[in-house]
Amino acid sequence: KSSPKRIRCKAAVCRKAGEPLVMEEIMVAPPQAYEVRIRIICTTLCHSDVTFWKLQVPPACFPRILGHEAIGIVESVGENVKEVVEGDTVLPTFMHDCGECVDCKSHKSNLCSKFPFKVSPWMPRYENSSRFTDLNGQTLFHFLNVSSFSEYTVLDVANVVKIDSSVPPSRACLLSCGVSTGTSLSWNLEFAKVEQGSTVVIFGLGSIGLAVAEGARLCGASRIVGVDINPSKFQVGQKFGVTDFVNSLTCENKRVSEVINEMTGGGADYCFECVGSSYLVEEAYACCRKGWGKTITLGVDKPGSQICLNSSDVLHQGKILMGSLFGGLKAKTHIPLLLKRYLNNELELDKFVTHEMKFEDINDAFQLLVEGKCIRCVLWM
Ligand code: CXF
Ligand code: ZN
Repeated sequence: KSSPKRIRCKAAVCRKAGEPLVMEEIMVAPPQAYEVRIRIICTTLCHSDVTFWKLQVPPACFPRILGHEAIGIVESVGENVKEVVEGDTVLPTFMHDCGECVDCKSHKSNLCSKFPFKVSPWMPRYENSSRFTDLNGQTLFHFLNVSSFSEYTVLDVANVVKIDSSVPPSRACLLSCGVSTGTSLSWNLEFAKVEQGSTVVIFGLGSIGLAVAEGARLCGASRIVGVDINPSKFQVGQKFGVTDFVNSLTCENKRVSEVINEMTGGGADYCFECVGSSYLVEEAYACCRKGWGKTITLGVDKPGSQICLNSSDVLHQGKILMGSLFGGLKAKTHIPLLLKRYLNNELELDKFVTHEMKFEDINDAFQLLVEGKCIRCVLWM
């Protein structure tokens, strides 16, 4: 078989922070050893795309191809790729799952140590190496090991999960990042096994928070409290099983944690921080129940931000505080299981998709997400 050639295709290039993406023709190099080139079927926008679109300081770098939540078909594979073949349907994931290191081999961790997670502009396995150039030969940077805002992209084999091709792509793609992150607790993960009858508090009802609600509902939580500053989020939350709402802006003179402690008679079984605010991590920890309460963080705060906890709370209350990336999921193990739950009509993915449009209209999709008007907008290539 002849070796794969460079491909010329369309991509939405982020040339400058915060400026509209530019639809351009670009060149995509063939996959190197252990890499896979895929044709994107559809992609969605996750809030991290917006964060890195706006970001002016490192790890920002431009021109860059953003996007990391998608679904695609393998177009060609590099040497030594055994896991997938041309024509396979795959979900890209920003977290690596090399399957070989101590961490990937352990069921207790999803933090690959062969490729430690970082927001790099390059391909993971080769130093300073990009597969994208514009038509002037200028290098275009990668994003979160995926770069799905392009008709074709190249991924390391550690960042693709082969899935059943019969799943509707506009639903399956949601499991590539956000919805998986949030619903992870509904999978039997040791770190967040929400039991039936639990009280769960969710700080931030964006897509991650709503996905936590969906996961909590699947686990049989009896009370799901949503905390947000936007009152319209309660209505949205109700569709996802949120039973109570606390507007943290209108707690009078009380801290949100006090309000929650009163509401729950001494604290929640589980608190999830889905905003990425260290202040809210403190609040969440202050209102998970003594003895067994667990606070789990899913959000990402600015690098270097500090968390300040009450020492007697930490030292004598038996509470757990746990951080996570990608909800603690092991991409290649857990994503197919979440998909199965969707196919069994348990996990409801449809309600996350509020908009669908053409890839060309990607800048409108950014606007919708920035204005908080959409949960997930699927872009068809
Ligand atoms: C995030 C998690 C950590 C840094 C950037 C991306 N995840 C996905 O959206
Ligand atoms: Zn994401």
